[in-house]
Amino acid sequence: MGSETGADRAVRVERVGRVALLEIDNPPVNALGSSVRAEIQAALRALQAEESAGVIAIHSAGRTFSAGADIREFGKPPRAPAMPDLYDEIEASAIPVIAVMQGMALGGGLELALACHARIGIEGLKVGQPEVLIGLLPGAGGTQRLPRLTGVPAALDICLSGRKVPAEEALKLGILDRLEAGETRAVALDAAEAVLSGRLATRRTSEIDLVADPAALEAARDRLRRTQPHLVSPLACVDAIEAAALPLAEGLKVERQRFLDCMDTPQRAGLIHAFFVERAVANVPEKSATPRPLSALGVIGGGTMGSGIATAALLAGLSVTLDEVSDEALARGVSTITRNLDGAVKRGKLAADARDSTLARLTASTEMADLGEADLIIEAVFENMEVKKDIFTRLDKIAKPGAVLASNTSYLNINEIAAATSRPGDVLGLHFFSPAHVMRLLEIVVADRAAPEVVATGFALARRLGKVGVRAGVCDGFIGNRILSHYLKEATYLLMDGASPAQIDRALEDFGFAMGPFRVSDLAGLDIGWAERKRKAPMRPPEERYVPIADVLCEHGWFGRKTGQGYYDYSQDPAPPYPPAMEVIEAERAKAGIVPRSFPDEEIVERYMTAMISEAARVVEDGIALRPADVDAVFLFGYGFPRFRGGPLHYADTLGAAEIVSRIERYAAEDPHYWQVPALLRRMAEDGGSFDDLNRAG
Ligand code: 3H9
Repeated sequence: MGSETGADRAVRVERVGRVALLEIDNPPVNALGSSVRAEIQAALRALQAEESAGVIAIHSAGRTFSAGADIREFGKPPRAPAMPDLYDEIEASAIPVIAVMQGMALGGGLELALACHARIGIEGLKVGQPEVLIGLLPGAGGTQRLPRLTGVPAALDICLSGRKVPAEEALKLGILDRLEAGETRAVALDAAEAVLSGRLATRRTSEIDLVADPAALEAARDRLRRTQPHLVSPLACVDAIEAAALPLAEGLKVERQRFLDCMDTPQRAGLIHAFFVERAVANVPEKSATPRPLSALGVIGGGTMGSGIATAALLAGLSVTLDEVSDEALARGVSTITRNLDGAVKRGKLAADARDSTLARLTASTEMADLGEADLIIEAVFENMEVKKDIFTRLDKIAKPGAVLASNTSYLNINEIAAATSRPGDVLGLHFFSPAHVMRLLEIVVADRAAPEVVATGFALARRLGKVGVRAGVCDGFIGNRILSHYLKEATYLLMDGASPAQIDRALEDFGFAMGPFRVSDLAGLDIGWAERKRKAPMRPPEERYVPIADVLCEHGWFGRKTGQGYYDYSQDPAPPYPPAMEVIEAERAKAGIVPRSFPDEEIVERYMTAMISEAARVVEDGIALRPADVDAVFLFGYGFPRFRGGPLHYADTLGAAEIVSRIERYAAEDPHYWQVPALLRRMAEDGGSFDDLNRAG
């Protein structure tokens, strides 16, 4: 048995003869913050000094080798030892150092291993350089050492995709020297002894010659300029990988400079905000309630939404009973699900040989009574309160006690739906986004009387489906669609006053949105918004400005993509503006006596974003969203908001509340009803507060 020191530290050294086992133990993910780095350095130096160790094996406690640098330390003053310096010291060590990895070795975690003299993976390991996903690039030697091991094309792929590379592939690529099964410490001890006995060779990665590949670098640059025109760090990463052709010390300098450049960008801050937001939204008042069991799901309605929800559940391993009113509708639903699963096979989300067994977990029925054994039933029929109430009244009689009854409504009042049952505590809104088996957002709408464990079950379902669950309060449109219906009005005001749909779309796509609002409306179907406006017409205040353009397009039967024409003409690819729709716009302007004016792209973005931020601030103020981060999550995961901008309220913080208030006051001169300063923004502008302060507070 060896001797152990420092049991209460993040780094422990255990001696077994000439082997020194160095264990990192910094839960939850062994992030390599400054104090951990200092401990690793001290331990290595002590071992070097005493000269009795013949090999050092770095391994770690917990499920994961290391998630890399401690992201929470970014933006704070750096503390020694810097990661690149520590790793150079490891590589230079006279005593061979090996890394034994389980779980994940990501970012600076993998770079630590790359600086070691041999790497052993334990089955199930995944390695990766995900820094570009948070606006950075590998900054501790990854761009220099990885291409020496794998060649330039594979290093480009790994660093630019940020993907998690399975151990078998890492072995083939030369990242790993060995892949073993077993418990980490035992594997580490075995491997270290193999080094001592000469059965496992060691070498310095920096001494491997790099095979230059200028064509691969240029191809990567070309692709990035086309596919990720907004992002800074992927191109910087290619520069750093190019520099791997230089001697290591020089290449590392280029890497360091590019890393620091990226660290300074708002994109880095936006992407890291997005990383934390995804996790922060799980912190809800009901988080300690025990979710109810969840294995059999019922879905009512086999349209696009219902089929998408059923597909998501099947892909997650649940069994699903799909209920429809007729055999024809049911057959359509089943065939959509089958198509979705085939698509999942094509996209590599489902193994081809698992497709049939996945589909076998689907039961199709025209008898609602067949949902009697489901743990959770989601209604996904069209948006009509009377129809939904009728379904819930019937479900109340059919569903087993304790079943969660959910509606996928995107606007309607869940309290009213819950009141149609004798068990309002079991009723929840689960608002999926189309296509439901792809989009990651799930709004979990909490009705007044929902039981905490029912809410917790909604979050458990989101996790099970790999979605980001966000808690929303009850109001028209919840978080996302309430904000959307407000800023879409501004898009139509811009249209009426002189901007074209194509200009508005392009300006917002240049800002980073996946698609501009008119292209999205065409995709969703203009009839959807039309029905919604008709529903809300009786509630519309007389002082509200109303733009009838979309209604007129619908009266012509131009519903967008599904009918072939909308704002754009889909008989051509790419779809150009649809001239008759442009004529409608001109005619409506003339009818209203509007002389069209021109808008610079910046003004379009400014007005659109200000409208979005205003309503988002009211949603936070009204308690519909728990925190600003929840609004950001909704837009990042459900509305194609540019991730590198962190979400609407993170973006608002980059502008500052005072700037937003002054914009609103300026626009209010034209339309004081639409442009009103939310009290929360006014307060923040006065006392210098930010949305991030609210995130931190709650
Ligand atoms: C880097 O390494 C730069 C270097 O190249 C150069 C430097 C000079 N730091 O995700 P989970 C927290 S950049 C701090 O829920 P999972 C996370 O917030 C880094 N905290 O678990 C959460 O906290 P809480 C490159 C981190 O099992 C908790 O750990 N590395 C870090 O679903 C559990 O996380 C990356 O980008 C971190 N690095 O997934 C990897 N990572 O409980 C980022 C996690 O308070 N991390 N936390 O909410 C991941 O991708 C996933 O966390 C991982 C585990 C796959 C590891």
